[in-house]
Amino acid sequence: MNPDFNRVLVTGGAGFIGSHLTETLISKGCAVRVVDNFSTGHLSNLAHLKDKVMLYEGDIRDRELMNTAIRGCELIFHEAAEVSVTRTVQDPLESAQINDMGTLQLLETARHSGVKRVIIACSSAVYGDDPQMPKQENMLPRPMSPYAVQKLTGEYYARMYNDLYGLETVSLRYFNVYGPRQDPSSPYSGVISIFMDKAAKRESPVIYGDGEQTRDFVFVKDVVTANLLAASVPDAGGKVFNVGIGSSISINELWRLISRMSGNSKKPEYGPPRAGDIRESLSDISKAEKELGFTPAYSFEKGLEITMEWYKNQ
Ligand code: UD2
Repeated sequence: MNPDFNRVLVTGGAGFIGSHLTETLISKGCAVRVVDNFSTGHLSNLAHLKDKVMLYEGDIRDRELMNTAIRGCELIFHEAAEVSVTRTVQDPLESAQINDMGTLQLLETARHSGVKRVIIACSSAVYGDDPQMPKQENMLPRPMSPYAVQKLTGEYYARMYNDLYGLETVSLRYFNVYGPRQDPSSPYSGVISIFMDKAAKRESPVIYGDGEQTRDFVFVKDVVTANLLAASVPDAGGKVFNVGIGSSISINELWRLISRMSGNSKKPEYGPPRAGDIRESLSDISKAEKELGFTPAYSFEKGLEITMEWYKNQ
């Protein structure tokens, strides 16, 4: 971590990924501010840090709030978003206000406030159903949902701010992130959080389709590492990086692992395939490895074990 960056803003800092980022930044001695409107984040995610973080409760579209929160910051991690693909499908306009206008306004405020660099949370959703595997950053995007269009738009704005205004920006395309604090409570929550919850309750999960669809699951602590590298590597400005582990497993295999680890031998139920589900997802992380020095530190088994421990204690 570059020691120059000592005052940092994390938008969505009370959320799943944002709270892990906040925790690590504080442990590295940064003065951390968080903006969160608690739409999906929870104060409890920051409870152990409450005396160490400056919290601004509100929406990223609130100009005054963002001016105050950004003033004096050198670095911003932008994790706040409407993160449910389904909600963006139901309400493309409102979600565009959050994901596009919210991001644009953040960039604009950052540019006028002397911020050095902004790291944007993007998504593997931008690749859509392109059958080419693994996904490489130079592939033509094929966004298939308002969410994917919005994430791509945010990335394009970020790149434009880098090139046109000299505000350094880096976009990280997250694959399927999992780990402690991921909220399993909605049917659209990440599959690992849902399966962990089912395992702990001794219930059967529902697998949509035949379960042979695959995902590249990346542990949240590795996502934090990628963010810190994106913040500190000198030449990263204006670039886009995949953040995954570069290998994938099927949803059937995922339940087999979780069921073995938890001792819940319940067989899964199978339901109809989920509309819009992509079949395969796999990242090529060689660009992040080469240019950021990123190496995932958590094998899938290790990450799952840590995650299971956390769910057991909930
Ligand atoms: C991920 C991202 C999403 C978006 C999308 C782009 C997460 C949590 N979501 O969606 O934000 O970027 O990628 O492609 O990372 N499944 C079951 N049973 C369940 C829940 C899920 O079988 O109870 C299946 C689901 O049908 C899918 C797979 O598990 O095939 C992964 O589902 P997910 O919702 O965790 O993530 P995904 O890849 O659809």
